[in-house]
Amino acid sequence: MTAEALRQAVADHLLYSIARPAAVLTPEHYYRALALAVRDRMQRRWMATTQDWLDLSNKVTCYLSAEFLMGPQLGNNLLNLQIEDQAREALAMLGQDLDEIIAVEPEPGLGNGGLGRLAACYLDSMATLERPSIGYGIRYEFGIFKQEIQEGWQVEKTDNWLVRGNPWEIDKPDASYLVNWGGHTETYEDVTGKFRVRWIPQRVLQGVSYDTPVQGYGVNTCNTLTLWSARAVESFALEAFNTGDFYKAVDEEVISETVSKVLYPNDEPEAGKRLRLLQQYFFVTCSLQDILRIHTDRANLPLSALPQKWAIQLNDTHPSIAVAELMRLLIDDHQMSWDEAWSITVATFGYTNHTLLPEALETWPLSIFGEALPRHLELIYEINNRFLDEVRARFPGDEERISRMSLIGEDGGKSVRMAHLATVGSHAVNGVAALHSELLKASVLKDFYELWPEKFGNVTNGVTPRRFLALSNPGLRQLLDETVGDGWLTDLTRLRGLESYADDASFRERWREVKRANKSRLAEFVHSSTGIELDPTWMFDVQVKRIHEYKRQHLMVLHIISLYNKLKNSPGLSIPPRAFIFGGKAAPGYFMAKRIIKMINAVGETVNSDPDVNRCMKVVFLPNFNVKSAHLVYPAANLSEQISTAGKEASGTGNMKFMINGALTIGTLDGANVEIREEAGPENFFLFGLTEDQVERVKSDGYRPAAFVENDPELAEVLQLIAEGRFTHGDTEILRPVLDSLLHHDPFLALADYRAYVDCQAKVSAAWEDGDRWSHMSILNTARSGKFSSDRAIAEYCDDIWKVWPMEVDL
Ligand code: 26Q
Repeated sequence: MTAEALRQAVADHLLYSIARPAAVLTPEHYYRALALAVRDRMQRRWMATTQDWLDLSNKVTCYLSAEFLMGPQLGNNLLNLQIEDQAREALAMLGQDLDEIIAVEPEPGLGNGGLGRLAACYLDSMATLERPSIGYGIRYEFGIFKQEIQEGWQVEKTDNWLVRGNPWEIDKPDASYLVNWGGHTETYEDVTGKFRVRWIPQRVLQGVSYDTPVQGYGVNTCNTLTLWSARAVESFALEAFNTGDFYKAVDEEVISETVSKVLYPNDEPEAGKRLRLLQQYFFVTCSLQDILRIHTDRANLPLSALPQKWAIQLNDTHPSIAVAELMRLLIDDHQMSWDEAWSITVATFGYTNHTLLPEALETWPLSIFGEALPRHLELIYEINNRFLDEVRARFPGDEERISRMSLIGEDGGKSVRMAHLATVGSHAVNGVAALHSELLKASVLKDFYELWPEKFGNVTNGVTPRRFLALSNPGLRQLLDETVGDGWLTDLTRLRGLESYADDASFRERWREVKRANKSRLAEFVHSSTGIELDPTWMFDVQVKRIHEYKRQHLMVLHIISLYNKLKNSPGLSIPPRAFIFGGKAAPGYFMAKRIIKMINAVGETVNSDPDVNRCMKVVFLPNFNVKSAHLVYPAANLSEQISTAGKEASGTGNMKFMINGALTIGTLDGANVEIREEAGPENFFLFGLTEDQVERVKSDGYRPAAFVENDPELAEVLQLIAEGRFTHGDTEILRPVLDSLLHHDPFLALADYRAYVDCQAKVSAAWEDGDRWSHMSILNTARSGKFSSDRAIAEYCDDIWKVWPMEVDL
């Protein structure tokens, strides 16, 4: 682990793995050589960890997730191995700069947003807390699209992240499983005379595993992320080959491999996409077969012991077919009785819900489902029959309740309700923030809560302080280490020790200096990617997240336009200067979200080029917001925009990343904002807007957006400017859909919160003008962010749901 040993290892990899003469070496070659050298250094810990849990003397968590948004690995692995200084020195000896080499790494974008990044933060915490665990997911060949902005519009480009190879993964072609698909079922009599069911698939493909090490911080524990990649089954291809049908064999291979080809870029379910169902079933069956193989072949344990040895967590409903698949494996393949199989299944699974939006609850049309997974549909019918009998026994004669709770929905065409399947098939169900978990029990899962109150709980999300503070904010890391020691890296509540420094003027000065340097760093990046110049002394007011109407990026735009309008109307006026920074992707098929991006860019273009206003405001849309650019964004923010309609954002995790980096929040009482405000203290949080129950009341009373316009001349002017084409070179059509929606059919009540938001922003500006007051609040935000560490969240999952305990790994 010395610098000299690392230098030697890098030099060796340049020679043996990269195989390029010194004269042609590029930073990318150095990146790959260093990555391989670092992976070598994790290998002993990785094998020791795997060896230690493989006998299952300790219980293991399996985190099933269709997305793992891991972000670049090199910097994080150096951090967690605690060899950053050695690596820097080693590269310097080779005439290279570590930061430049780190910047070369492409990021694996195997997720859409919050849910995928949460899975990655949780892997980091599970390893750091020394909990035996495996992440199971899909090795998409193409991750989330790369976003370019052309004439203000989003343009999607494919993300070919694997073209240059991935030094972090190890493929395990010997660890593969068969995946059946389509066809029909048959009954037969087994040797003991029992009736059994056999699934005769129409197609078979194969999943092969690619393993990536997940190194804990400062510990020997190095867990595994297993991602499945789809292949054609060799024997099938060979058969076609031998019969001379070469092209059919190739064809088959191509079709099979499409299964793990590309991540669906929607963060809401897209109705009835057969390939998406196949992706879900594909990774779930491979993962469960892997678990059963380890359990029975490696650890030699009876299947009845499954729940004592494994906790399987469903990251939303995307892997919820696992409930039916485990039943199938236990009953059809292992001849278990229904009752035993069911009690094992329920005791093994936990389900985390990430949304309340009814349109975002996953359902599958029966026609597609039955054709693809005929055996699973039979099992789901049987699960449903037994479940509904239980409901009938508890609530006799309540047929409406029966149809509300059924696993089969009858609204429109018949469909399988995956959230119901996940809830019935799990012993623990949780939401991702306190408010969200309460609303879950009061709305979408109300009937289930009434039946099984003890199943329901809350685990408020968290983010890893290693990546989102230590790695991405080295300036603050240094200051924190000097002030409270470095214990905060594994116990974020230690930041409480900062509180007393909030009153110390010289400390506040250092605090501001760190933030200013981070803002310069972001300004440089903004300049290189958009050509826009930002002044790092201005307030950086930031909203980065997927583009959605419920998140209300357009509400922030309305505020920008209101300031623009004021400045235009009173030329002498001056306001505290602000840079408004946006980032985020829109689902390619989400019409309104794409218009909102266009609106941001149109307003930006007008504002940024107008000398009347650009002396105190600028608007930036940062293209292709991802984990890598997040490293630059969160540490540079002064103001965090968390302005979703109350009751719609399950938790949010960006809100936490801003807070730990010392941004103040302007936000509604939604998701984890509620808890952020509680922790920070209401005086250190800018609250505005309707509460969740007020939102519901306004809606049931009949929301009339026009009323808000009639009562607010300033709002009317803002909307008028958009309507007359002020930001679109006179074109009145481009932004009309956004206006129409705000004015006539906005389920997210943006105009109802407009006045409160704009007034609250005036308070933000006043607070900003008092630099000492702002710094004081900023320090307290960081100091009180301890709750939002993913270590706290994972400790809760382990203690309350999984019953998975630390296992120290000896080398
Ligand atoms: C499902 C079926 C078909 C196609 C796509 C999907 C799909 C994919 C991704 C549905 C949802 C997602 C992602 C959802 C998500 O990111 N939700 C966010 O999860 C965060 C972590 O809990 C929360 O903080 C956010 O509030 C929530 O919006």
